[in-house]
Amino acid sequence: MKNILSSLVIIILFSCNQSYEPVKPIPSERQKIWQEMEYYAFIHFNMNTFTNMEWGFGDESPSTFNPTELDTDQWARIIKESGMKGIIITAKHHDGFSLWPSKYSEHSVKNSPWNKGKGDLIKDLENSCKKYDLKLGIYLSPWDRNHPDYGKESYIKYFRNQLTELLTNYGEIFEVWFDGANGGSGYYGGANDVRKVDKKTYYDWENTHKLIRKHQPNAVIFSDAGPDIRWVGNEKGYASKTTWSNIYRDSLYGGMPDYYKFSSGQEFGTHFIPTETDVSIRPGWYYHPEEDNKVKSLDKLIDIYFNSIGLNSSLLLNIPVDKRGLIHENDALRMLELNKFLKNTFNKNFIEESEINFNNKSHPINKIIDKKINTFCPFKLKNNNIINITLKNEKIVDVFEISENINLGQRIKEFVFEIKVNEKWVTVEKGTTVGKKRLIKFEPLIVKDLRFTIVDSKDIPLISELGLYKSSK
Ligand code: FUL
Repeated sequence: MKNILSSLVIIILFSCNQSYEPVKPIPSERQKIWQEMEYYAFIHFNMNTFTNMEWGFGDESPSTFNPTELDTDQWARIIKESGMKGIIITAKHHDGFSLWPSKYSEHSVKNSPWNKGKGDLIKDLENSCKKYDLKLGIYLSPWDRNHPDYGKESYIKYFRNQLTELLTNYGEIFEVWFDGANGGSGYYGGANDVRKVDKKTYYDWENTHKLIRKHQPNAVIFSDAGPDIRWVGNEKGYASKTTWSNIYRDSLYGGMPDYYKFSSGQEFGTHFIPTETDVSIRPGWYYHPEEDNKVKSLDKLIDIYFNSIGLNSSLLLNIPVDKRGLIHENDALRMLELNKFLKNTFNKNFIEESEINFNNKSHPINKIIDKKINTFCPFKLKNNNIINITLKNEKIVDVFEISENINLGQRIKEFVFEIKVNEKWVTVEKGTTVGKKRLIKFEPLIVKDLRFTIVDSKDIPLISELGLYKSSK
């Protein structure tokens, strides 16, 4: 008996661990680490906070920047308590004002009344992130409406000098964020003119990327064109229902006007560049007192969560820090409410109390709920694979979760998710891609039997996680 049991264990282990050829493209090590973060904060706080604008012209006086109660520990504490994993700060926005005392510019905190010109906000934030175990990322606007040389080659040198300061003085940076908005009217050192740049060639991005790889080899680089993460194509918080992380990178460039056409990615794209969904918790990216009562509702944020992280993307939720230099009470409340909802919802996975089989072969549950991407049990076929889930007892549920082992390439092209109601299979969702994570939200139902059919896949599908939950507020 003992022998039979141990052979069984060996057979199961063998069938779960056999090696599979990757379906290229696949993620790099830095992308894999970033994909595990899922949910992190954007902070828009800079000159615009004090001028009540979204895009400063570049002629603002540094004396305008004057937070009276600035406390980056407060930001980090609330962000940590909200379940986020990092913070990306607008170190310099389009108006050109730098939140650190850059030695290459006078247009910075060093000429502001804040801390009598001795402050370094990026340093403060680095320390707060360390204190609260959060990762730090930087947004550095390629467009600079203050700098006299914007549009000339010499500006690129300035841009890289500033970038180098940020990459070398503030510890480990997890993400470098490059905005696609660039070129147009501005102050430009007093010229007050319009400067258009050739977005494809002006910035010589390849060499800037090399600089980042040199100083921060683990940082992922975000832009409309990657190379590591790309824009989701809107600022509303919604990824595309079909989301391939694969894309033909050569067809992209930062600031391209028809970018939205590429939101879904491409099944046969040559590069692995997952999307990031950026959205603000308020209508504006920056703080405006008149928006204090326009913080997004909990229901809206939940919907955004399911339509970003639940659609093979990540969620970069922006918090506009106020003029005091604090996260406003209304925003903090909502962020914490969302976290409470997420914790209560995802804390109990009913898959634990079920029997699973893949194409009628029983499958060990622990490998499918261990939150480890590399433990998966695969099928043998490319198409028409069925995962049957039978709960030991009926449960009320309304969320289904499924993940592919994207480390070996994104594969699933078409699926159907069904629940048995009164002895009949009812389709809950017919969909396309799965990728890192797909969350399916439906009306609460009493269920015992569920099935997920992978109708079509680029190659044998490798399922690494399954989840079944009841959402709770
Ligand atoms: C946009 C910018 O123009 C907005 O001001 C904001 O920073 C947003 C995140 O990206 O392209």
